[in-house]
Amino acid sequence: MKNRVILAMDKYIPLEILSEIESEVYGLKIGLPLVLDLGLEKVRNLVKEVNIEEIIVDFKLADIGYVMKSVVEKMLFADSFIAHSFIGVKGSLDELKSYLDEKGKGLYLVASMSHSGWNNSFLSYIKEVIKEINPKGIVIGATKTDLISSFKREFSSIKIISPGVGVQGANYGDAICAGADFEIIGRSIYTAKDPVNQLKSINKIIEDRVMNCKGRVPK
Ligand code: O7E
Repeated sequence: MKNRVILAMDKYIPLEILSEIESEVYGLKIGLPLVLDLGLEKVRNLVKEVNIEEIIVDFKLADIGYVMKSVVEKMLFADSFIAHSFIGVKGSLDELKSYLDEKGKGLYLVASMSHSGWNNSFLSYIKEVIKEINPKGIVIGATKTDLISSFKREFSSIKIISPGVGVQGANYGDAICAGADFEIIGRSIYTAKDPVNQLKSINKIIEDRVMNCKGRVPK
């Protein structure tokens, strides 16, 4: 089975561990806390040393186009970037998307977050924005599996990445069974005593879960 985990790196993980993990994950999501702790230069150097399919920078951008481009242009070592969708299209996401297209980089938009206080009453507006921008992928909390399934049906060609697994309460593999492409997992891996074996065990659980849900995974 292909790797289904995106490791959320909100905290420093030494290169020795990352090197052992690289064949076990699909992607690495670089969080703002990590960049503030290490500094941009060290993050850039660390990323250079690892061989992971997709490096995603997660600053959850939510600004005018000019400012978001100014952030992204300093981090072009990454493959893709995450922005909020509620900020709208004109003068904001349209400019960011064109810039990232020009640079051959991907854009993910947040559709629905994993925490209980997220307000889904803006969902129809968020869907309009997603339709207009046509991003590489969207983010939907693994705590909302019904929403994952309905987005998968409506936006079948857009990749879904799903956080909230492990520490935040969603079970390993549930988001994938609901139609997500990847699960984003942070603390359950990097706070473990043995992160490498922990990740291997999580991969096994996901694999078993996916085998059992296969018939139900939306096309
Ligand atoms: O709870 P953890 O430690 O497994 O980490 C979860 C990661 O997913 C963390 O980096 C957090 O910023 C991110 N996340 C959520 O937890 N909830 C969301 O709704 C959205 C994200 C996220 O990654 O958004 C962009 C992809």
